[in-house]
Amino acid sequence: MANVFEKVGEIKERIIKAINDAKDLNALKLVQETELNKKSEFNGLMSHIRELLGEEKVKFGQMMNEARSAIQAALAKKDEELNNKLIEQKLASEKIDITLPGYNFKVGGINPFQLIIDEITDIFVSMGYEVKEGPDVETDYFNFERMNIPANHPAREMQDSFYITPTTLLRTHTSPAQAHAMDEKSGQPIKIICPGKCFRRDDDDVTHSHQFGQVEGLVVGKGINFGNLKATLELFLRKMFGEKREVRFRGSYFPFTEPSVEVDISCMECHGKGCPTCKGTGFIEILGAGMVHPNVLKMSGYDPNEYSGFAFGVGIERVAMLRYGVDDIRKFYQNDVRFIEQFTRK
Ligand code: FA5
Repeated sequence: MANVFEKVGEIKERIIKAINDAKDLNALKLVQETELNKKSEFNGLMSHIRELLGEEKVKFGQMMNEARSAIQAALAKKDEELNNKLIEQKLASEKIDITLPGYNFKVGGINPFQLIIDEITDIFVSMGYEVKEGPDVETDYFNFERMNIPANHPAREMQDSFYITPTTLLRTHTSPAQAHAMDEKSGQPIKIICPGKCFRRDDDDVTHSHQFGQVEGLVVGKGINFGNLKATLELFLRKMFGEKREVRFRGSYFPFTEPSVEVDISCMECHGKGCPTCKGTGFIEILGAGMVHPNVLKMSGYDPNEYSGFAFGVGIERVAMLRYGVDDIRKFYQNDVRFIEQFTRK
């Protein structure tokens, strides 16, 4: 029987040697698969236990257990060693040479749309205006009713929009910000601008887009008159475009202002001569304005006998077009880096 005991020792040594000799994890796996499978010589040794009696049986069992533990320990040790080796090799091969010159990432510019908002904001903040923002999705009530445009009013036709529900829509102008501001200030004087996006079912062309920006302005107080409106807008336009551009005030109509005006500025392409960009008129309209309608004041809790105000809505892209000489509004939305990177903050 001594042979069976010797055999356990021999096989154990052989397997441990094979484990220690394994050059990589694949070789180690192969040793495990061939030497330790159910039908392997080592596992077959257990069948000899039947031939042994009493103490020898116990001794053989212990020897097998010890051999198995020794093999498992050798396996675990080698596995760790080979894994560490693999990590070291990876680290060595993936070393980064930090002395190499870096890549140059192309940095775009700030969209001229934002540059103009910032410029307009700076001008009005310097005149003591507060900046407010309103929601892009408005209720019919704020977008139209509070702007003195009741249901079925013909002015609704000019501002057809994208409806979210029958009573909520993407706002067609920033004017509802006026009503929000008057509600918030409840009876106190107001001097705000509100920049933001507007949406209309307009046919896109060189000066019209279905999405565009406006900056709304509202001043409410005692004794505010049309002269204040004109002086403010002239000052703004002179700061924005310089002294040379011609500014034109035209009588107009908005249901929420009375009297109302539209303000045009001489075309950046033809300087007033007439060209396709200005549709032959020599001027491009950039804003609507007027004295706040008494109904709007009343609906917002301001007594029109005591308070008056003026309001205006400037088209942001139109200002950007005139300011930078851009001939087509659609360029602002095409995300062409070559276009955007031409503009920098002054
Ligand atoms: C209005 O939207 C009024 N809420 C403006 C206003 C405010 C009047 C306060 C009185 C008091 P209008 O529809 O004219 O008005 O638009 C104002 C400006 O927004 C236009 O002068 C133009 O610069 C710009 N605009 C209007 N529609 C478009 C469009 N489809 N694409 C680009 N810009 C537009």
